[in-house]
Amino acid sequence: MARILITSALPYINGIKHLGNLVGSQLPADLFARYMRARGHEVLFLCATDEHGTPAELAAAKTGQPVAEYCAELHEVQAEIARRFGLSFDHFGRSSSPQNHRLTQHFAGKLAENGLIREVTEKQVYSNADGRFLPDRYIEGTCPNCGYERARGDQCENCTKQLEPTDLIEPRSAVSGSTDLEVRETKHLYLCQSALRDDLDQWIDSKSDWPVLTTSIAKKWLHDGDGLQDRGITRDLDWGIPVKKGDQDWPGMQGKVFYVWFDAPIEYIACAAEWAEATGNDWERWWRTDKGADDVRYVQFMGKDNVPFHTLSFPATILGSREPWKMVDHLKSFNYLNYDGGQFSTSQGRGVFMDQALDILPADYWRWWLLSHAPESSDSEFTWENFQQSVNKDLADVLGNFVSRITKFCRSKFGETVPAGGEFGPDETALIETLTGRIRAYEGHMQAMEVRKSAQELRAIWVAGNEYLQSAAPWATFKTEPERAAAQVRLGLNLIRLYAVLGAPFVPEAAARMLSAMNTLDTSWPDDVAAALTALPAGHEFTVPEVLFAKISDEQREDWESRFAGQRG
Ligand code: B3M
Ligand code: ZN
Repeated sequence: MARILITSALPYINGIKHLGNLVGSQLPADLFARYMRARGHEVLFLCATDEHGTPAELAAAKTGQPVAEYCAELHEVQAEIARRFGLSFDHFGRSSSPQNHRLTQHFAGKLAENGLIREVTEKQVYSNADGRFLPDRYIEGTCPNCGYERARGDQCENCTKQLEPTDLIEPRSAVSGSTDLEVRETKHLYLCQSALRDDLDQWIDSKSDWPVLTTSIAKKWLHDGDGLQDRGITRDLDWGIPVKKGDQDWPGMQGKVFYVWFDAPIEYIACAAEWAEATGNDWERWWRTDKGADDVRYVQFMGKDNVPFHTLSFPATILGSREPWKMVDHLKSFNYLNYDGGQFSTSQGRGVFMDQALDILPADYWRWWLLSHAPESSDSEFTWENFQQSVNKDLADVLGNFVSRITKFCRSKFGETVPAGGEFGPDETALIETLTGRIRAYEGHMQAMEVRKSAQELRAIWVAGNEYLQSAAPWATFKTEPERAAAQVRLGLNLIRLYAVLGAPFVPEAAARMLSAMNTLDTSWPDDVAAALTALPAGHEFTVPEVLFAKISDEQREDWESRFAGQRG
């Protein structure tokens, strides 16, 4: 039994996530966590809301709520949706937790002690009316390039030109609209990442089994361009973790907070501390290599845009602390999922969002489609037609139909009891052999986090059962050899239990219903497939379950297609 620490990239607090966000981190992380638990490993699966930064402040301002209240509310909303999607976090924390405040300040203190922080004096726009420094995106004005009147201080949304706030014509505060702005000097902290370049290089080289997508992104940032410049880790915002050296004040840094990308990954650790406090567990044995974490395997899941922060910035924080923290062993990153010929977009409300998805269909439908189409080797695309096809074929025709056929046939000929009599013959032996090969392959893909390949293999395992049933045809056999039909049906019912165990990481709700219909708590993994197919003995009672998966009709598909064609209201 191994100990496996799993984290998913932390969803940003400013609204409900879309399906593209989900499939790029939380959902595949959940798949892996469920699988590893099913194999008997000790798993700690953590996620949290990422709550600081300008986008949180802006989103709160839009609703008119104080930002702390907004975050508390949105955290609950996201937690509830995650629960409904079956995301099996051991803890869903908050980057604004007291634990993260302490730990972030601790890391900053250590980095300073080790000479890895320098103070830089910069010029920044100050708003007299608002009584504060304004981050670049809090300044609006006319774009010098295209004349767009609502360009932001970091970029013009209209022509996409990158801007400095001082480039704007007639700049004004996005907070109050005031034009009473001036440029003042202010001090910020920079993390000396350049001094850690060799440490990072060596560390990345030690990860020979990382996927190419991951290492190539990391190496690119490390070696060419300006990826590894020192990085500003403080901001002039009200909402965030106050800049301190451990628990000491930091002279000259009053009123400033840490940059969101500095504190967010530290929440991976703080989240374990939150979990430990809530449950009476020990978090250091997961995170401190001097306290037992050196035999933990740590896997992170994220979208490709987050890779530099996880291969360079966060490791720089950890390495620079010169303390024995557990570092990531394997990093699984994803490309993008596109939506119907374009991109999913939170700011434009384009695509299907997690809450909307659940309003239409239960989680398993989405889990199956998303995971079996995970954007691994390249971007992938959601279309309603493809979704309808996969659901109808894979879930309704293959899995659902198998369960319904065998249970109903048994009920009509033998009653709702696993029938006795007959023995397994060559057909059954052949099936067991096929299944054994496929299950071993499935285990290999799941272990390697090859999400699509795992889904394909699982589907093939379902198909093998259907093909067996089709050729064994107990409904025909029953007329001439009822004993043989009994053995076939017994095998079929046992396959349902087997399919539930194997499929639970993908479709946990359906798996639970299958197990409950089979009236069993036996979720043991089929190390020995022949033995696993005798788990439900003759005489064991079961019930015929309700339809597992309903087909999606053309009408429904068209309705959803047009409902989601525009923007989220
Ligand atoms: N919240 C970005 C995102 O939601 C960011 C991830 C943080 S992981 C520490 O894509
Ligand atoms: Zn412009």
